[in-house]
Amino acid sequence: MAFKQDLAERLEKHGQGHLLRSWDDLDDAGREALAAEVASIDFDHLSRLVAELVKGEGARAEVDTDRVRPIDVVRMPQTDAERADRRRATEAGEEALAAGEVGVVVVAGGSGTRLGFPGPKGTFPIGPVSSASLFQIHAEKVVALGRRYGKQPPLYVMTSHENHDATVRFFEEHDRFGLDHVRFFVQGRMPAVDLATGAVLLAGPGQVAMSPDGHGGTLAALAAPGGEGCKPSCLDEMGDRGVRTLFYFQVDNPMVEIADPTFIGLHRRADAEMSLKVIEKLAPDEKVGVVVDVDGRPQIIEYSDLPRPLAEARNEEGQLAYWAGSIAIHVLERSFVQRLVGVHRLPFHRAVKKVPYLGEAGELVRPAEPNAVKFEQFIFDALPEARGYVVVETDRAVEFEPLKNAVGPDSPATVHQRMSDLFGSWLEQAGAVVPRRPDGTVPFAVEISPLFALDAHELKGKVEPGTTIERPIYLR
Ligand code: UD2
Repeated sequence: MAFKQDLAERLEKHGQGHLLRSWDDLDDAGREALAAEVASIDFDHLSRLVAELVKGEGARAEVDTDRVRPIDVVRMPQTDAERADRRRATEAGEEALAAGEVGVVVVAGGSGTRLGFPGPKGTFPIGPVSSASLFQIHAEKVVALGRRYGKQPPLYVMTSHENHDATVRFFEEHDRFGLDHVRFFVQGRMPAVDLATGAVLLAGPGQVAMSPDGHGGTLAALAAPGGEGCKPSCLDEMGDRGVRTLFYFQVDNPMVEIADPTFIGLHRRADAEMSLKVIEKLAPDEKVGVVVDVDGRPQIIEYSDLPRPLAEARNEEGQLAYWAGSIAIHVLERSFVQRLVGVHRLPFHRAVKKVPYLGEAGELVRPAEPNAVKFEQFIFDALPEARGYVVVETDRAVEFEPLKNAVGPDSPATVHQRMSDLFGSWLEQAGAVVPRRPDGTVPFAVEISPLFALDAHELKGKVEPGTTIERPIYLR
């Protein structure tokens, strides 16, 4: 009873006493689980977030457009001198890979609600011919990198509480796709609160509605001890393995050039702590964060926060002034992550979502409209803390087509087409003949396993010049 009273006092202080509503109906295990859940929540911090992001007191300052400038970007090479310079950067990155100094981090903790797929998003069968999963495609790239450079980069997969077990099982069922070293680490969680009142929601009797803390949670999760505290943290383990530089990307983009040596070389040459790849935004409302300069520091403004005048501003040539769209492909120094964790807490952002909750009468309510605020950190908020950075332009046709939706833009159909077009162009560069529709797209599915060729250059010599591709093909 004293136990319940202590908990109640603590929760009442923060206006969250309702979390004990079902206490008397719970068995001992249920009570223990609820007490542990409550203990894991920093209610002082949560109250501040509710005041700021739910009730709007002292709301985060709007972007001050006067302080924002376009950021300097290493653009796609146009001249021979620029191409030669890129080649030198590539060599520096290749040396880092051959020395085993590069680790790969993929964030796969999101719930993929928009896609409407029940399993972890990484298990989605996306190969246009093979139906290989996103995870398989990423893993095969890592294995291929190991073959090419003699050292396979270790792979770190961030999961959430909801999808961790299913993710690990999927890799086990596929013999870890031939990876030498893959480690799964779980991201942190935050309670979801009622949009109108800021009250923490219950997902069931004695069960707090918790959700992943955003991909910014990667930093703390990499630094947390693993396996119930008995394994070293991922960061420490990386240190033991000699990994200095982390290549970070999102699970939903099968086009990503994992551990691109040119990008790593440009980052290292600049002594950067965090670097990013960008594409040229084509329209003001494209859903990518924009990299800008604010008072001389780099920063990403998420698409939903970008003030209209900035989104629409054009330069003298008529191009978008703020065109550098982040595709969530970053390189971070391990020492930078280590330095940030513990001393710098990334800000939280609010995400208004539909969250099922336990109503007053104990019934589960499935809201038709968004009813809740989730709190999420974004990894790119670490960027202004970096002592050096490089922003590198890449070509969207080569490196960006994320899987977000079931239909329409960024859906399996657009991803299949983009992959077929890219692999079609690799085949053409190798001397094959590939039919094209009038708009330049390839009229059937074409796929090349990373284990067959990791890039167009590697494909040359593996295909007979003059070969005509007439039907769907999967090279592996
Ligand atoms: C993200 C970027 C956007 C652009 C776009 C490119 C943010 C806030 N926005 O938009 O600027 O670069 O991607 O595709 O990042 N994830 C986790 N744990 C979480 C939340 C997300 O692992 O708690 C992973 C998720 O599995 C996915 C990725 O992060 O791989 C991106 O999440 P999203 O799809 O919610 O981001 P989106 O499309 O709004």
